[in-house]
Amino acid sequence: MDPAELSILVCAFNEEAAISGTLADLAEHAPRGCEILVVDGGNDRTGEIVRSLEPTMPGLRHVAHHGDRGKGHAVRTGISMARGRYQVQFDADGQFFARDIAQVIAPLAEGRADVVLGSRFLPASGADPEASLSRSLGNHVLSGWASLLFLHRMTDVLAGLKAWTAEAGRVIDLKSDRFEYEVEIPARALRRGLRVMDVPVSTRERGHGESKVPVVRTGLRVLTATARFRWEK
Ligand SMILES: Nc1nc2c(ncn2[C@@H]2O[C@H](COP(=O)(O)OP(=O)(O)OP(=O)(O)O)[C@@H](O)[C@H]2O)c(=O)[nH]1
Ligand SMILES: [Mg+2]
Repeated sequence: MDPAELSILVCAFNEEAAISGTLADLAEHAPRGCEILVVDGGNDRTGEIVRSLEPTMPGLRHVAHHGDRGKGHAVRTGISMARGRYQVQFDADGQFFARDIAQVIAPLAEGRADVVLGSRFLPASGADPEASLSRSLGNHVLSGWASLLFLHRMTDVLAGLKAWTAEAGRVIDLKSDRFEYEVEIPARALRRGLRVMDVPVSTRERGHGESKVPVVRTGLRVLTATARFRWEK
């Protein structure tokens, strides 16, 4: 794949402790010359750090996301600005590995899928032995629920590493502002006849910064949103 065809969307909310490590990982392992948009909705030094790295990383662009309403909103902004034919969403918090990007874009570039979900729970995934049980359990419940409603096996709907074609992004036409967008992507894709695939990715616990997720409240919101996506017109 020509790196010019790839856009990486990195949503960040007060990730000053993690962002330089994440960008160093991308500089080393993402295809050289691809577009990297950091959609920054916070108010700490994340923006300053990204802007200071822009001259050394061709393709890197800081997007000051004024009026940020949540990660889904930031992803939508990223999609609307991305130039690439293939788009990857990669968390800013350093929990995913840039070397796995090749795996999530391969099925798109080979025309085998329209949406690819990185999964931390396939046999070949690099599981994190320290991952908290309550979080993985919540993830299994939400992924199982989505798989049941859409009659399509998805093992990790909440992973912060996903990819889709620009065309799929247009067809999916995201509406969610918050974490519901994670399920909205495969849900709307499946409802519209697109091909959704899981591929194994590795993960590690957050080393820096703080989680933005109130676990129970977010879980319940995603659960009800999944049903809404199943039966919406
Ligand atoms: N722009 C923007 N980015 C966000 C927002 N909430 C979360 N993010 C980013 O989205 C990514 C995922 O958020 P996390 O808080 O790490 O959520 P998580 O990975 O599900 O939870 P942890 O396992 O606790 O890290 C990170 O890069 C965050 O900085 C938001 O409201 N706006
Ligand atoms: Mg995280």
